[in-house]
Amino acid sequence: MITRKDSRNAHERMNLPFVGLVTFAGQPACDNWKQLDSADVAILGIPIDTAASYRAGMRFGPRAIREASMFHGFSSEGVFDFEDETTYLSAEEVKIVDAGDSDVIYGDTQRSLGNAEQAVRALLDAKTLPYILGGDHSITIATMKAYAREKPFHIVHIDAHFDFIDESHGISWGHGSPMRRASEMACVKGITTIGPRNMGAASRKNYDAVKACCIHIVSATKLRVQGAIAALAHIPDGDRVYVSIDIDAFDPSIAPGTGTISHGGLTYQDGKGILKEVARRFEVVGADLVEVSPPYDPSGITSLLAARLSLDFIGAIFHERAKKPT
Ligand SMILES: [Mn+2]
Repeated sequence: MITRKDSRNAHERMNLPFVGLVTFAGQPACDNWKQLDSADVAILGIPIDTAASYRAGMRFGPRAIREASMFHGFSSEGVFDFEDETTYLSAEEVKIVDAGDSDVIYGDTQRSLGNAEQAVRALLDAKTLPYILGGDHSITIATMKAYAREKPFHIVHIDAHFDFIDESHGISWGHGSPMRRASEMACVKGITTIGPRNMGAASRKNYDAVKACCIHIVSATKLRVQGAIAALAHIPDGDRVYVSIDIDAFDPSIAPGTGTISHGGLTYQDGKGILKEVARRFEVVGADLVEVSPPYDPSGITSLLAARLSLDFIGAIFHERAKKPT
């Protein structure tokens, strides 16, 4: 395992965000998935974007989010948040490892998704929490297949769209289908979709299917009125939850770098509020953050948002775990 902080170059390095090898938040890298045993959480990139229906470029997402996360890199003491007078992400509370990327075969999305499924399965076998960076939203289909043998869980799906397309022209594994495929799996107890809005979030037919499937819907408007606590109140305390975050859930003013933008989206505070509430009340079994497209993100703000939300979420999950008796 490589540790960026050990070096023969100088006794004490300053390691500013623009210096050194890029890993997620400057944390150790380990792409041998059989040697992840001591990691609490493994960051895995799945750089597939050939299941996107409109603008692509999400294959560059994992690398851009890693690069942006270097700005939020931290030392073993963790990061202090004065607002709740709490230190998050200390070495004592969480050991993060950057597990690299699953392999992609150009011209063959299905085999690339198969590689992704195997990579996620390897992280689960290593008893580490998978935190996955996409890639377009089809990668969640591969991830859910990897979770098929896990104990049942609920999905909290944060997205501008319902992603409930059954199939289109024979394609049942596109980036508009992950929640439809997830709803068919025995390990998925229920789905809560937070943030859908506007014309085109789903066709009438797909919306009827969403309702027939009892998906719990919290539209962007409803979230604004009710807040994060009410949005998640229907899920019992302590339930196992997988979180799938599509960056297009957020407003295009803070997340322009994505494929299928939709105006009137979530703020950063909305997202942070949902993720903190999830960490506080549930047992998080995994997460993905998808659809960041760096070619459409010239200032890098979308990747910075993705990195910020990821570290907020990982920090909150392990701070809550540290509070609970083992
Ligand atoms: Mn989506």
